[in-house]
Parts: sequence; structure tokens; C-alpha cells
Amino acid sequence: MATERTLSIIKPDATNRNLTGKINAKFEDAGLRIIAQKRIHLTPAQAGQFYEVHKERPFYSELCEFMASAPVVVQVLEGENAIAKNREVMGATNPANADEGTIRKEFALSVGENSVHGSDAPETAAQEIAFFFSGLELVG
Ligand code: DAT
Ligand code: MG
Repeated sequence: MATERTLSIIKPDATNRNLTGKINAKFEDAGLRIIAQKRIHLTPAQAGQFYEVHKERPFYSELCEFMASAPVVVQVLEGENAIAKNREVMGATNPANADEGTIRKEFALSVGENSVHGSDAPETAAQEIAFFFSGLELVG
């Protein structure tokens, strides 16, 4: 299995509750290395651009508004099979369906306010990393 990189976002519901350290510990305990990280406050337009793939879905405007409602922490995680491993650590989109011990089971408030984003495939990971970071900011 190859070393991969994936884009992670600690969402406003989690930064509001000061959970960044607890969430980062979950990544590190799973063997994922945080090789880039910054705290930013997205505009609704930037959130809309990031989530453009969902623009036809009924929750799109709610999602963009939520993502711009408070600061987020964007980060690049690196490790063996990092994309799938991060999705495992995150848990299911809806916390009601998330496994015990996952970030969303422990911390998410609802399907919308679900604490973390993680890329879902190598192509989207590459696009999403490039959306937020320059190559110089990735320190593996
Ligand atoms: P994931 O974040 O697990 O990759 P997704 O890509 O299907 O899930 O959706 C992106 C985000 O959109 C998700 O994290 C929260 C929001 N969302 C998804 N389904 C939703 C729903 N039924 N109601 C409200 N928000 C939803
Ligand atoms: Mg997704």
C-alpha cells in the first residue's frame, strides 16, 4: 500500500467547541501525520467553490453558510492508505450511523454539523490539497 496524502478540514462546529487538539490526537493515534495545517475563516463564496460538487444537492446553501460561520482548520494528512484511513477515523457522514470511537460518533452534532471533512479519492485529494495549500507548505 502506498503513502498517500489527503485533505482534512476541522469544521466550525468543532473549532467553536475547542476540539482541534482532541481531533488531531485521533489522526495521530491512527498513524496519520499532519504535514500541513492552518486556521482560516472561509467566505461563503470560498466554501461554495470548495463544495461545488454538491451544488445541486438540497443542503448546499446550508452547508456553505455553515462552513463560513466560524474558523476552520485545514490540514494535510499523510500516511499509508491515508485517504481511506482518514475516512475510517472520521466515521459515517451521519453521526447516528458512525462507529464507536470515530470522530463523528464522539463529536458531531448532526449530519450537517459533523466536525470533519476528508477527501474521498486520490483525484479529489489532489484537487482539495491544491485548493488550500501550495507545494511549499507541505512539509512531509
Ligand atoms: P462526507 O463529508 O462524509 O464526505 P458528503 O460528501 O456526502 O459527506 O457531504 C458533504 C457534507 O455535506 C457532509 O459532511 C455534511 C453535508 N451533508 C451531507 N448530507 C447532508 C444532509 N442530508 N443534510 C445536511 N447536510 C448534509
Ligand atoms: Mg464528501
